[in-house]
Amino acid sequence: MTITITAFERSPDGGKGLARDTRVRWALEEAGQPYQVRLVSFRAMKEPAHLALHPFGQIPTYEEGDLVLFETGSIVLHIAQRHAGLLPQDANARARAITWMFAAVNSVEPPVLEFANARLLESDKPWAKERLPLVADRVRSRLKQLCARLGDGEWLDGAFSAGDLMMVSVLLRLRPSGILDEFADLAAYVARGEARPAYKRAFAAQLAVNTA
Ligand code: GTB
Repeated sequence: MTITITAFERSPDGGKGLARDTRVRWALEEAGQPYQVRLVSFRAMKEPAHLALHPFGQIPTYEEGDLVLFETGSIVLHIAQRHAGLLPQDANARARAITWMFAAVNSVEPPVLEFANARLLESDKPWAKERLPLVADRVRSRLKQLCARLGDGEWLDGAFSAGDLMMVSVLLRLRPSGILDEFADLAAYVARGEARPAYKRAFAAQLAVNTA
């Protein structure tokens, strides 16, 4: 069955791979699944046809036959559960990999987003100078904990999994700030993710859209 995802017609990052369709493309590449992309403008995202797919008028969405999904955590989990390559066979290891997916979106992504918003959307506010260091320190304390758990391991729990795919995707959002480089083991972990051929294909595909 054909898989169709949605992505920005023009991503605000100009193709740095930070929009969330990249993680879905990456999961599909890891799983060896071909997919089509429907590009949507900011205006089209808020119109009824797209709102029927995504209640919050965002990208990405995922369509496969009658199935329509939104939320990248759910989309990546769906791909990982149906195709080999993203979740271990062993039941406990599988549950732990899924736990890392939730950790990425529930425990790491919120402070990362708060920080990205403080830097990019709120920098003109009168309170921005005072708030930014507080928000940056919240990111640092999460990264310190994550770094302690990762140690010098290659991936978070044994072999590469959907948990790593989600975590690397979340951490990549920090790259422009330089904060990731304060944690050498985490920076190396993210670089290992980016070095995966499936990530490179996903990155190139979204870049092609944004440089066309
Ligand atoms: N929780 C949802 C998920 O994981 O799927 C969040 C989806 C989401 O935030 N989508 C964003 C969107 O559609 C695009 S990815 N925004 C438009 C809107 O809400 O109207 C977020 C994003 C956007 C831009 C950059 N960038 O330019 O660097 C990075 C990330």
